[in-house]
Amino acid sequence: MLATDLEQVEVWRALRAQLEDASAADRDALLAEKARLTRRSIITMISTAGQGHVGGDLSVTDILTTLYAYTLRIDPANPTLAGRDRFILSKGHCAGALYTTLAHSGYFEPAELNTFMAPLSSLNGHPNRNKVPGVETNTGPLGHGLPVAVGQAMAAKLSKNDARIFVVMGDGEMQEGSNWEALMTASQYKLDNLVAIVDRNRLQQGGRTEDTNALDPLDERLASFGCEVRVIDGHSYAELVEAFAPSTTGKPVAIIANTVKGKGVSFIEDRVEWHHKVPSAEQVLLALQELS
Ligand SMILES: Cc1ncc(C[n+]2csc(CCOP(=O)(O)OP(=O)(O)O)c2C)c(N)n1
Ligand SMILES: [Mg+2]
Repeated sequence: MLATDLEQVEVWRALRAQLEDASAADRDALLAEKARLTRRSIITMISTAGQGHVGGDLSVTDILTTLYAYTLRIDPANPTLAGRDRFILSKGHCAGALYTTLAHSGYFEPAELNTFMAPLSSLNGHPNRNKVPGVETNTGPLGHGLPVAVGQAMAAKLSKNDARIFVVMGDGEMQEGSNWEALMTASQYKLDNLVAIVDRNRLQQGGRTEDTNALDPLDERLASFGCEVRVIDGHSYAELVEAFAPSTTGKPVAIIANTVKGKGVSFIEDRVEWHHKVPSAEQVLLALQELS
């Protein structure tokens, strides 16, 4: 198991404190800066590993940054804290974005990111809860994270703790029927402590979602399955912060976060071939320049 990085935990705590007192504009600027560093780290990590899912990592970065820096009630120095909020990255192929966010929050040393996908590294292509502190459940096969999150939300209710359970699915992932079964259960048991976020970048592995197995009208579909639906810009910190507020209706919250796959790097943005393409040395320099 990787060890806590206490220095990074202090950096995380200082940012948390700063964010608590910040005006909305300052908060958004602080989150933008954190996300910029995370995106740079993702590019470097994937380039070093020669593998990874750069498009989906970059589309989910602002969601992860807002959750870990601002919203989640967690303590990176104590990853198994009783009553903590839970986060599950159901689109487990974007492990790179999760590892980077966890390392930059102090769950383990950022230097470990250089081992991403190397033999014997804990940082495998998909997150493993037995290897990486902060990972709440193993994911990778699409369609499993939300059902587990529903179980965790039920468990929190049964234990009478007020933990909230956040889960991110890819939009292509919503084609898996298990998600819709899970939503039926979440709605039946009034799991208003569940926040199901769809990273709506409109691309899946081999094409656009709407050309493959169309999801729209996704908002109406989620509402008809009993969710309180919030549709936001998934790169707006102000909208993310507001959307992560507790349910007001007693229903599970479903957030459609409209995002751009590859967000932040012009030649990667909204291009299907960048689902898991690896940037060349020249492209890495260009990407880091755009993220400087
Ligand atoms: C059950 C299952 N089928 C296929 C795959 C292979 N796979 C990995 S990522 C992916 C596309 C996912 O698209 P989306 O959910 O939209 O993710 P994003 O666009 O955020 O990368 C597929 C088909 C998988 N991981 N699990
Ligand atoms: Mg997608």
